[in-house]
Amino acid sequence: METVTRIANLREVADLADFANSKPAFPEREIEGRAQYRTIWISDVHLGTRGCNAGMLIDFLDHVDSDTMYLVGDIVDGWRLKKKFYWPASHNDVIWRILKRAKRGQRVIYIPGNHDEVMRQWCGLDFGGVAIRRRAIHETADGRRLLVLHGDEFDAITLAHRWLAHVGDAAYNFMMFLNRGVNAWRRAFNMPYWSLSKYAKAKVKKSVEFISDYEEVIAEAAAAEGVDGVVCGHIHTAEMRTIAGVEYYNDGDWVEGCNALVEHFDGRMELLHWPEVIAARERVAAEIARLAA
Ligand SMILES: [Mn+2]
Repeated sequence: METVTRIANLREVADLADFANSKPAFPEREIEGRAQYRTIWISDVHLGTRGCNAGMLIDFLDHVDSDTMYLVGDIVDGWRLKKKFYWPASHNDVIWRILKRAKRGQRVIYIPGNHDEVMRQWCGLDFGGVAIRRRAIHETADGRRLLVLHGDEFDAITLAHRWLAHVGDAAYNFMMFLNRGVNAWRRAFNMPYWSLSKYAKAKVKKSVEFISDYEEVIAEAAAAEGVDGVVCGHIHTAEMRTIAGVEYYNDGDWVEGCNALVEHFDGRMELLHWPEVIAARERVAAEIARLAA
């Protein structure tokens, strides 16, 4: 696995401008053996911040394929980039892989969030095979209609964003700093990835309330639009449940949870927790090595 320490020079960022002739710094793997899904949703990647788990996301992108991929906002963190330019090669590689998908003919729909709201001015346009939209309606294989949006639209009503935006920003960044330390230590002792803020969120009563408020408000708004369900991100809390008859899906984040929401070819939905997938893969590899020895 890579170490995300190097700050890219401008040439590396400029490579994207010549995408067709550029190569990723971390070569693509396992193109043949990829898991196939009808649809993939990811959000809250926060490229341009130290918290972004680009290495884990690159691993994910190299192991899965889909007919359609939704990027549900906060893919690039424009707020943080403005304060401090941070762009390692791995972050470039994430974008390279997304553009490559579009080039291979997969549908890619990008719904900017609040951290990449600068992209919202392009909503309605298509760039390099990537459709930029304010929101979308996704129809599942079995005909359910799902509203797809980032979710910051509801910040004024709920206070869920306190976990991340404005007020919570410094505390959240500090927690992400601790999270990296804890996981580097766990990794050194061969222990699986563990999410500190997931643990903290579950322990702090107020945050549990914010999160459930947010989920209910969004589900209610979706019900008012007459759709069967809603897919969002924003609060970095992966979830999949039915709220008053409306399917609520949150695809989580790639800062610490490292989750993706996927639709199978029969319309069945599933939340993937990528650290668990990696841990399972490593267990199998260790077992094969043990049997071979
Ligand atoms: Mn957001």
